[in-house]
Amino acid sequence: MERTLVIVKPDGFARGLTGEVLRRIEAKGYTLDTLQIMTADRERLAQHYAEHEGKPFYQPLVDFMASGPATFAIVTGERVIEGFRALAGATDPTAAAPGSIRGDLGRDWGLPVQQNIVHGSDSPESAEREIGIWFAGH
Ligand code: YYY
Ligand code: MG
Repeated sequence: MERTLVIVKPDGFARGLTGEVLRRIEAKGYTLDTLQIMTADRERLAQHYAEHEGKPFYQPLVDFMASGPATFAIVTGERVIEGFRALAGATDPTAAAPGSIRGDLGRDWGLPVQQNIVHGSDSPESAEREIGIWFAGH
């Protein structure tokens, strides 16, 4: 069974959107396997976002992701990686399609980083790598 790492980022958590995001995941028919609320540490964020190191939004992104609690979830289901990315919508919440999490619930706040409510792994390799970072032993 395919699995993915979903994060309700600190903006989504602070706005009380964890339940709404998990509701959409369950309503789509995917399974919540593991859930944890934690404030991410910078060391693991640097591993998680290694592909973006050096980009202008990298430091604001790490600062934002370390700024407060977030909900981390392992979600399972056939083609869940693609399916959750579709539920999430495009990276830029202003451009994300209405009907998606980012399109319905996100907007531009004029900040150096896009606060777009959720993270979802983008490939099976990313998913396994990211689950290994945040859920040792899973
Ligand atoms: O996978 P996804 O979250 O949709 O986007 P990525 O390209 O992996 O970027 C990770 C994260 O970085 C994104 O969710 C917001 C932020 N970001 C940004 O603030 N500005 C960009 N131009 C690109 C990404
Ligand atoms: Mg990504």
